[in-house]
This record gives sequence, structure tokens and C-alpha cells, in this order.
Amino acid sequence: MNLKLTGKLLGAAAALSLLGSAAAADNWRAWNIHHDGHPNTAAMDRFSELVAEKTGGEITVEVFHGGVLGSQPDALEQVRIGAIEIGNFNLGPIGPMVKEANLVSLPFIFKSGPHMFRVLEGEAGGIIADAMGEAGVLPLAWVDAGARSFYAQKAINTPADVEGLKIRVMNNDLYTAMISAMGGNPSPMAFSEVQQALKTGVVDGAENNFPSFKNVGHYEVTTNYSLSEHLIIPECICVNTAKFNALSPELQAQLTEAAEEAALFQRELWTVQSEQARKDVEAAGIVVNEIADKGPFQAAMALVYDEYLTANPDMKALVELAQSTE
Ligand code: GTR
Repeated sequence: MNLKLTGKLLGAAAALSLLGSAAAADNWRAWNIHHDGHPNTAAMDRFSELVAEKTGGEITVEVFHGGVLGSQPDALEQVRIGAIEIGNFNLGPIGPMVKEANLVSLPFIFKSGPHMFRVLEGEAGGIIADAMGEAGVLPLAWVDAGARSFYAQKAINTPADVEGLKIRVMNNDLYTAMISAMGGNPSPMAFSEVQQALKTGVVDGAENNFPSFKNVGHYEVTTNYSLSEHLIIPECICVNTAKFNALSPELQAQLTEAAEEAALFQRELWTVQSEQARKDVEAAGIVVNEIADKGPFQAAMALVYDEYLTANPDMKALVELAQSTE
């Protein structure tokens, strides 16, 4: 072969590969279920800015809000296989694919929001994060989602008030067991369908935190929000594990820092905006019922724990680890 030509070809190849790496910004997509006005929407926008800043544009993240890339279970699958790179996921729908993550979906497992973060930042959180990473959905940071309470056209002060009611839950057998344990009829359904289902009476009630209750208008089609606070479920900024592992250590550190900073920002916003959301829905006429004694709800959940631990005896240690965390 003509050496000169080979040299030229090599030169061209080198130029192309240089060009390639200069233009090799990874353009990633992120899934977010929430709309404007929800703390997570602002936090995910901040995350996107931080990633661009910290990686010098080597990674860009375009966030798609309002669940336009699909329902949460679909988006989770997409992130697992790498068709979407990032998601702000609730750990509830992750439970069916990662049994360790189901710890957080046991009703009343956490004493409070701060207790939840202490568990996540300790050994139990490490076990959950590793298992999620192995499943393809690696958490880079944990974010707050407050506590979930029931809402319906009547007050729910005791488990008996749930009897006979059709209650929407997220996709997870623990939630269907939770409603059944109180004599209600669980109705798993995508978040995007809940407002209409409440409005038309397809379901009698649902459960969520104040920001979500307000942000997608559930408060417009119901009357009573009862502070059962039966679930305190964390959320994550999660990334497809393989794509994360393929990054240089430097980019991995920058992405993680961006997620951690965005998560801290989210937690601050959460505190302020969930109080505000409560005030707003009350001003709009929602009756917020305090439940002085949550004991009967907790007692009713013994069945859920039994079922979970019978099906997953290997999760007993993790449950005890969470329960014994101060
Ligand atoms: C919200 C949560 C969403 C989604 C939703 C639901 O509080 O932030 O990720 O899980 O609840 O009830 O489906």
C-alpha cells in the first residue's frame, strides 16, 4: 500500500476521532413524572444545569417533565435497559423489581422523614442502593417525598373507614395488601389516570403527599385529606448502571456531585413547598383531618409484614436493621 496514502488516511482517521471526541457530548434524557410547580421539577432542572456545568458540557441531560416519556413502571424499565438514562423515581414502583427496595414500602417502617434518611444513609441504604444498581437503576442521590396519607370524599380516621372503599394505589403488591388488610378494594393505576378516576368515581380515594395531591389537581375532585402518614417513601435520582459504569471516574464523580447537590436543593424546596401545598389545598376547601392515634392503622399492617416476610424470609435482617436504626 502507498505509504503516503496510508499516512493520509491515518491522519484523516485521527482528525475524525478527535472531532468525534470533541463532539462526543453524551446527550442524556431524564424522566420526571411531575409538572411545573412541583419541587422535583425544579430540582431536576437544577440537576441538568449542574451536570452541564460540572462536566463542562461532556454530558448534557434533557429533562422531560410531566411523565411524557411514559408511566413510571415503563420509564423504570426504560432506564434499566438504557433507553432513557436518568429518572427521578419513587422507590414504590421499584419494589416489585428489587426486593430490597421494597423495605421502604412497608407501611410505618419509618418513624419520620429524618428517620428515613438516617436509614438510607446507613447500612440498610447501602444494601438497597447496591441491589438497585445491580438491577440497572443506580441511585446517585435520595430525595424527599414526605409522607403519604389517604384522601376521599369522607374522613378516614380509622382502618374501618377504608372498608368497602376502592382506593387507588401505585403498582406494588405491598400496597394492594395494605388496602386489603383494612377491608378496602385496592386499585393499582398509573398516576396520570388518578384525577379522572377520582372525578368519575372509578375510585373512591387515593393516597399521596401534599405536593402531588395539589400539583395534579386531586384536591379539586375530593374533599377530605386524612393524615394517616402510613407510607414515607423516598425517591431517587437514578441512572442506568451500565452507562454510569462506562464513564470515566472523573465524570462519575461529577455526575454524582450534581445529583447530590440537586437532591439537597430538592429537600429544601420540599420542606417549604409541602407546607405551602397544604395551606393551598386547605384554602381551596379541603378538610385536613389530624389522626390522634395511628395505632389501629399500624396494627392492621401486621398482616402486610407477615405476608412480605413469609414471601421474603431473607429480608428479615434488613427490616430489623431499619427498625433498630435510631
Ligand atoms: C408521587 C411520586 C411519583 C408517583 C406518584 C404516584 O408522590 O412523586 O413518583 O409515584 O406519587 O402516586 O404514582
